[in-house]
Amino acid sequence: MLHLRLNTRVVAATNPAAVLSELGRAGPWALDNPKASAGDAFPPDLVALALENLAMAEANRLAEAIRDAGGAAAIIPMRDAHNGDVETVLTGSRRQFAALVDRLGEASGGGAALAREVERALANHARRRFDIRLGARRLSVGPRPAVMGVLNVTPDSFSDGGRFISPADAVRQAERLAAEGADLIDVGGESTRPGSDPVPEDVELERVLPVVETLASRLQVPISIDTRRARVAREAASAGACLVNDVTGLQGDPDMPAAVAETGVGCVIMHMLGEPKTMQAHPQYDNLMADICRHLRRGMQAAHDAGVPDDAVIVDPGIGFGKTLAHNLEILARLGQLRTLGAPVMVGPSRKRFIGDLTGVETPADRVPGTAAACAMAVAAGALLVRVHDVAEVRQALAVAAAVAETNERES
Ligand code: HH2
Repeated sequence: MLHLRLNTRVVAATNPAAVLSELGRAGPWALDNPKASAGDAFPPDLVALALENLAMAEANRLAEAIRDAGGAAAIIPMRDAHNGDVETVLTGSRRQFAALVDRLGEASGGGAALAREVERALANHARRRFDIRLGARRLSVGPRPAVMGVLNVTPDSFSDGGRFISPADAVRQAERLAAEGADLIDVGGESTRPGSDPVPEDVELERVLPVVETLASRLQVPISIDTRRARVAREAASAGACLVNDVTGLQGDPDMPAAVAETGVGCVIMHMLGEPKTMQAHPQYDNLMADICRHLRRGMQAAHDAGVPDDAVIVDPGIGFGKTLAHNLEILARLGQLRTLGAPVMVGPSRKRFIGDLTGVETPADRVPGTAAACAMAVAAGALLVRVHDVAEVRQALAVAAAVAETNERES
């Protein structure tokens, strides 16, 4: 299972500049390894791996093992760690990490557990295919990415509010999304745009249930319910939804993990900082990707503890949910780190504010080219699902992006 304490992340792979920047966090002494030559320290298949909350003895053990194998290590004090715990960043080639795993695996004490954690993180990060369990159905993703079409049955969503509030219009739009090649359709009855207030539960139920029921009986495409409420999730699952997309990452409604487990549906665990009402007021992180990774890990642990099978889980960094423009860009640039979690990664950049900030395009519906570019970059970084309003346009962009990503992988 996941390691909550260590929050292990493959922070960079095959990008020496990114690896150097990670090591640079420790200061100039990070690369001080008399056993490593420059060639050893920066081989072409260089990987950097970060582990948090290590006792100094554990950190030294890992650092010694990677240095013995010819790699390098940095030990970084952790802010707010009262017990002297540290973070370590290890770098080396895949071969050097294999040597570390062998060496630590033979050791007594906690060495074998650390070796298993390193091995699992690297294996998760390298994984490119998933067969996601959605109730009785399966959705295969990778290398071909899947596209989730957005259907907001709301009067006030930021880009399509009010367009599909009548069940007839909603069903027509869903049929269009399916015809355009959507692999999933995500029905939402509550806007979670920045500044929004929660809607009463009964209103949310009234909006989504007739639509979910009709779509589940009429369409082949699996239906997802975008909700943070366990009762809505349970009733939508009874009406035929086979995935729950929860923007609180199963950490909002305390009954949500049980609702997902008991109905047997899949779930999307998303990261959000705070609440929609206030999330865009000065969002701040200690270490953006590490903080997101930790939150997603907590949601995955809650799902696991409630009995949700591990292959029913998707993770999502939550573009725009308590993030500045710089945060959103960093997420898209470093998305690959989330692959360490061992679950397929989804992103939802569709028509969002950050595209307007970058381009000056104020009307969300006019941000489709920016959406397609963001999705293409995300897929190149390892996302296997994208959540979008404009399925046909994004499908076309992804056909190109996925083919290039696949070629890149064949060659590396
Ligand atoms: N974004 C929105 C809603 N749900 N779910 C996931 N997993 N990822 C996302 O990025 C995401 C999401 C916001 O977009 P939208 O549904 O179009 O807007 P609104 O919340 O205003 O209805």
